[in-house]
Amino acid sequence: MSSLFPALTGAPGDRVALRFGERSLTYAELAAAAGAVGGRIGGARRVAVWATPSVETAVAVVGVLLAGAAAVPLNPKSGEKELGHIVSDSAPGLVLAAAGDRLPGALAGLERVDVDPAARGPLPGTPDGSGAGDGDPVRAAGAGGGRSAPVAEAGDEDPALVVYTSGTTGPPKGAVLPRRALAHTLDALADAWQWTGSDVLVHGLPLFHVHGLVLGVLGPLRRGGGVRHLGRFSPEGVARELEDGATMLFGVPTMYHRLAEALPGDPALAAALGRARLLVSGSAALPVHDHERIAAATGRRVIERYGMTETLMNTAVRADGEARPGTVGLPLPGVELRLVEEDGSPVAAYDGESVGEIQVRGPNLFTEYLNRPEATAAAFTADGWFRTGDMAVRDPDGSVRIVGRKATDLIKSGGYKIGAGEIENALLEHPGVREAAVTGEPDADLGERIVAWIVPADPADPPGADALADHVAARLAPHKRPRTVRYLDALPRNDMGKIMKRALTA
Ligand code: MCA
Ligand code: AMP
Repeated sequence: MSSLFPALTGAPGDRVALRFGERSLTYAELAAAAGAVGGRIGGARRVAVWATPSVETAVAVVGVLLAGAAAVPLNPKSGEKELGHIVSDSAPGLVLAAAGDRLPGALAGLERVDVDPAARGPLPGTPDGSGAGDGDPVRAAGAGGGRSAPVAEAGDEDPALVVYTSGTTGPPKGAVLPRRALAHTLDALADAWQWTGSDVLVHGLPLFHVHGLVLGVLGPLRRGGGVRHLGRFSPEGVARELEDGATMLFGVPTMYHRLAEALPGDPALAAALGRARLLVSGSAALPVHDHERIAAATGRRVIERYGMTETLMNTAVRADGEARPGTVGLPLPGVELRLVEEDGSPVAAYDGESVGEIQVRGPNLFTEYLNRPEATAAAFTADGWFRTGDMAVRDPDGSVRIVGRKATDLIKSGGYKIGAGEIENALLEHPGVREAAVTGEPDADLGERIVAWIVPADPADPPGADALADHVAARLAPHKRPRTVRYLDALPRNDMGKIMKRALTA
């Protein structure tokens, strides 16, 4: 297996790899700290990572990958129900967290190992990497102390990450991403964007999803470049880092919307964005209005790329390509992409009008949904194409233009994919709720906002909107909470008893 991170030994050791606020690690320090984590993993095949936006998360994930195991990133804001599901489904051997982080009850049954970015341990697979580290790097004493660092024997098809992603119904599914998918997608993006070790990326994305973790942290590390994480997204932070030498910005459309809103009163922000080599948006459609406002104020066009948790990246506008608003660019090297009609027949026309579902095939794809063989089988056609559920047209130059989504029960809010069914189930567990339906409505900031339609158990005393939002935030995650609640006497249903969501939103 070729190394996922050749720069750990190849880049100048004193080059800064990671910076989170005041804390930074050079390549040499990252290699040592990640090597130390690897030495503590023992035989665990899967390792949960408490994925706060911190240097510890980056060290933990790199350490797990170096050791040949798979990381399961956990959203530290997940509620008990969601965490309980992920932990029982993925059955990790231990959980890695920053010292001092309080872990919730749902993780109580897991062995905990603290991550110390100052620790020193040998890199697996290096000449001095087959024995114990110089000292016990991660934890002073206790279970597992003195374990030798496992030699990384993982192959290209072995799992690197298990990332949980929502479907239309039921709890999130764990997408198993093999090591070759990570390597392929990051190298394809490097080709498209002329992304090198000289680049320094800035972003404020969460580290428990593909965008922030794979593209935003593992991407720079594979290139031997740098990443500066803002901890929390803000236009001020973006301006400061671009002013201070960062070359690329990654964000979801909500972040670009907030930049567009801030630009008129902030010439320094306009100058900083104008200086960037690349401004990249993804995870949801970037509205044309925001694209044009940013272009007008900065002279730079935001480029889009299109991906999914299950497929990593499928298309991108190239650095030397034309950033037309609304297009997500051409298929990346090695990715096969086609549009198909409802009956499976291909849409061949590059006419900017003929709509079909995007299907993809290639080394960027996941291998399976963990423990869900039926769901895995249903996601692919008989000849191995993955059904994305996204609807698109091809422009005459082959660029893909996404025009919609097959499932109305999937909502993209702030760049997070959220299943209506999951929220409905949580709402139904509230004693004040008799019936519940969830839809998405257009929102200038979030793209879509979650709307809950509620039939109260007691019409004289309906549960308040804040109480329902808190209920969902505490059980699932804050980004899954309804932003609007509407009360009804009954939900519109068809003859089969199925809720007619289109009648709700009409
Ligand atoms: C609010 N909060 C609450 C509650 N209400 N906490 C508990 N209970 C409540 N009732 C907290 C939130 O946790 C949050 O805390 C803060 O209050 C504000 O909440 P919210 O309004 O939800 O946040 P926001 O400011 O609107 O967030 C906008 C955002 C965010 C920063 C753009 O949506 C975001 O980070 N999106 C990125 C999603 C992403 O990475 N998607 C990639 C997946 P605090 O502020 O402390 O957090 S897609 C993917 O990976 C594919 C492959 C792809 O193509 O990229
Ligand atoms: P997730 O399941 O969170 O990984 O989200 C994947 C989905 O995000 C895709 O199926 C698309 O619907 C959407 N998406 C990602 N990038 C873009 C983009 N640039 N434009 C439009 N939609 C996008």
